[in-house]
Amino acid sequence: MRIFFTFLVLGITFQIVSQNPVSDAANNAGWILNSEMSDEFNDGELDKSKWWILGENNDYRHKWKGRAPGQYVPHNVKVENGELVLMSQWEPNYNFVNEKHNESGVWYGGTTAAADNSKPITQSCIMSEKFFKYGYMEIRAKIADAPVTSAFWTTGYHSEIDMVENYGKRPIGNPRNTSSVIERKQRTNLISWDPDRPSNHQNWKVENNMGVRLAENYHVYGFEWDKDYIKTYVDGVLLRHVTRQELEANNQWKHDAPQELWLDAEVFYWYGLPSASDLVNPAEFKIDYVRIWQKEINSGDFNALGFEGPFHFQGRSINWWNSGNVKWRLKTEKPASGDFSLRFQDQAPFSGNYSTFSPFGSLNLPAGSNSVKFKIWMDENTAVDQLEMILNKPYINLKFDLTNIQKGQWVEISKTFSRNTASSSSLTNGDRIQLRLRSENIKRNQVKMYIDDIVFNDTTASTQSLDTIDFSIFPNPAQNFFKVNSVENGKLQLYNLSGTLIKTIYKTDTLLEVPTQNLSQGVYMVKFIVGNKQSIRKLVVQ
Ligand SMILES: [Ca+2]
Ligand SMILES: [Ca+2]
Repeated sequence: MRIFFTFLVLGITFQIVSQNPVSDAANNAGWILNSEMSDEFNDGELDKSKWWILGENNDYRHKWKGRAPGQYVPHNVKVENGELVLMSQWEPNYNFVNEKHNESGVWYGGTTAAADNSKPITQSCIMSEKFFKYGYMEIRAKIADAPVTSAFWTTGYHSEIDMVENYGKRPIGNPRNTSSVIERKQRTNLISWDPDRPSNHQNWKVENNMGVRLAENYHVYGFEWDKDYIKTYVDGVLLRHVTRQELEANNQWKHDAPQELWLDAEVFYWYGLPSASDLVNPAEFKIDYVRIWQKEINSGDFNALGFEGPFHFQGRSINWWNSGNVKWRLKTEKPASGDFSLRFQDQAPFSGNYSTFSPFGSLNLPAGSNSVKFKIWMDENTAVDQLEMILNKPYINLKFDLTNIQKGQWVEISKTFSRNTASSSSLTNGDRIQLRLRSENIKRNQVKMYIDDIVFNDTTASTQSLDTIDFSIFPNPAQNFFKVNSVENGKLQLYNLSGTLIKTIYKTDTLLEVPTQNLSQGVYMVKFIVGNKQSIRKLVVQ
């Protein structure tokens, strides 16, 4: 009885410790742990459903390879003794990638002069597979006691949050004559990558002298990213509190898009690069845990057709893309739904074409007839008479006449089209959406318009009028499988909520069982087609 009681008390104690932020031990704020993004690193190996290692299988997913001469390499990532360990090493025999870092002009493993392996520094980085928006992020970690950074940071659309970016130790001999304070500093940066930022833009960069060498011990680093403010903590003590208003006054708030997590080690050559003797033993950034709490869990996939990106697609975090001088931007100013819409805003002179692109392979439409609709909002002072939506493979250019669009309000426009083949799924040149505005179609000297909610092959609108087949789906929500019951047989099509066809199944018996292992969690529309009749049901996969 007594043993049981002790166990129970320990159990409760453990729960309180593990479930609440160190900065809010009583959880007065009502934080909910986002278990899909949090990790205790207690399982002996890295959980690949949560994290990916930059450079594993030579794949950097078009992110970056580290701050040259340091290069992220997968063998420097390990999980042991309940910790994630990110190493930096001196490895003269490592075959560095033959590239220059485009910002500094430094070769990986070398110098600005050559890829000569004279600075053979290998480092490490992991990133989260998922995104989230707003919350409290906490790590318990011991930063590397070496001339490298130990960092916990995030990136999202045009934005970066460096919650922890601490430098462990000055190099032997201190070649850059750096003050010892650097080893005691807790640094936080809010970075804007907005291509429209002015050339004199200053990012929010703050440092606190913590009075102790941070590499000597474990500390708990906390960071609260709220829609209205930012707070930073070390060991549960509030260090900084800055409001969105204060940041917006200096154009420093760019942090409303979902973010993904980074944990890494880099070299900062401006503090002096490590030499072989600095890295006789591997430098180790040790992370006991990463915990992400939110007021409302939102770590799911984001809808590219509603411009709520970045979104997770084929193992990549990707967004709509355009060159920085082409003024298509995701903005929170005027969403038709969600938080974001796509804005085009620019002034004369106009020349050439202005295009933005969804990723290759992101469009998956069947052969034959299809439909598309989207919402558009055009400013009173804008006169654009045509917008093109080009679908890449197979190629078709859908021209939308905008001459009679009502201005100053959201308007829905639509088109039906037909293509001979289904979408190509190639990730290098497959089907995608290009929105193109030609300067010859711009009739005034300024343009401001928004687009949101692109929907292909809308199945929801026709639910009532076409609901003519008696069928049922159960269990719903479904976990490992769902069953479809109907005396009629025919074709079942699963669409996601953006109208993309995900799967086609032929039903030949009264009761059909469909496994869900290849379906991601979420809401689907199931269309059942028998001859010229069809019905639609909503299905939730958990
Ligand atoms: Ca741990
Ligand atoms: Ca939206």
